[in-house]
Amino acid sequence: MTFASTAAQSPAASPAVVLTIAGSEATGGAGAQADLKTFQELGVFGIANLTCIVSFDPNHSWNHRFMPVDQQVIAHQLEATTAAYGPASGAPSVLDTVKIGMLGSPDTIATVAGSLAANGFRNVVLDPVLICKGQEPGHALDTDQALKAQILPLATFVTPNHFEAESLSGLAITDVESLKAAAIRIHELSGATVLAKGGVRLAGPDAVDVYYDGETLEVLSAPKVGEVAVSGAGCSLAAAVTAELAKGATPLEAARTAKGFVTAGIRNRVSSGAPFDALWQGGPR
Ligand code: PXL
Repeated sequence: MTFASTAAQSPAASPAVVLTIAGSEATGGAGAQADLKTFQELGVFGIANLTCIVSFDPNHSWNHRFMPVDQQVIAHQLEATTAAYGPASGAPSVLDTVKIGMLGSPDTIATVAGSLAANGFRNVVLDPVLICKGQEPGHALDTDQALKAQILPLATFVTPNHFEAESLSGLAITDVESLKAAAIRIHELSGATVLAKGGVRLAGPDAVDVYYDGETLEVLSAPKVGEVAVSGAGCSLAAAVTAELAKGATPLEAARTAKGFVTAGIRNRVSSGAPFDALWQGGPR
């Protein structure tokens, strides 16, 4: 049997197509799985190219066990995806919006940076996953430096959490004012639109994020749902921004929609035998 495309699939009916270049997190809370679920909920056609497989270790404090995908296999995934949906593919919806999640090693960063540079995507949303629990500090430091040097300059939108915003900006973040200063600094360094997440890390009744695009500075705020971070919140936020940008939202609209989506997903979180809950992307339904 063949599956040829048909004239019945008019370009107008084609969903926006988005790609996440991310790791698998085996329990389904974070990583590529969270991205794909978010894409589906927000009505875009999601594609995942895997960079690594993370399996938490229930016998060692649920630390990350990290296995990179072979570089050639990462390159093959990117080749297949861009041939099918890239500008030269003839696809009704051209893939012009990409999310970058966990890359995990300097080699993977070089492979992905090469593909990003070659494809000239309109939107590159970077969730700058810096340190993975369970990785050697030396290894993680190399990865941080490579991410800052090779991927950050290619990003158009970046979504650092509290720790990542401190690392990228070089500033200590203790309150909303210092989160604003960090967002401005990261924009100056990268040129990207920044959504810096305070989350549960800043004191107070609200989960506060700061949006800055070089002109508009906006504080996005929602009442905290508990005081403990939920798995998949960061991935889902960046994925929601990606989906909205692909559908044509402005960066500020995309940030606002993403914040609402993640807040609803945290309210409807899923518990398990792991010591952390997972965001449920179906929550808003
Ligand atoms: O939430 C960050 C993250 C991203 N990607 C993968 C992960 C995690 C955290 O566990 O495992 C694959």
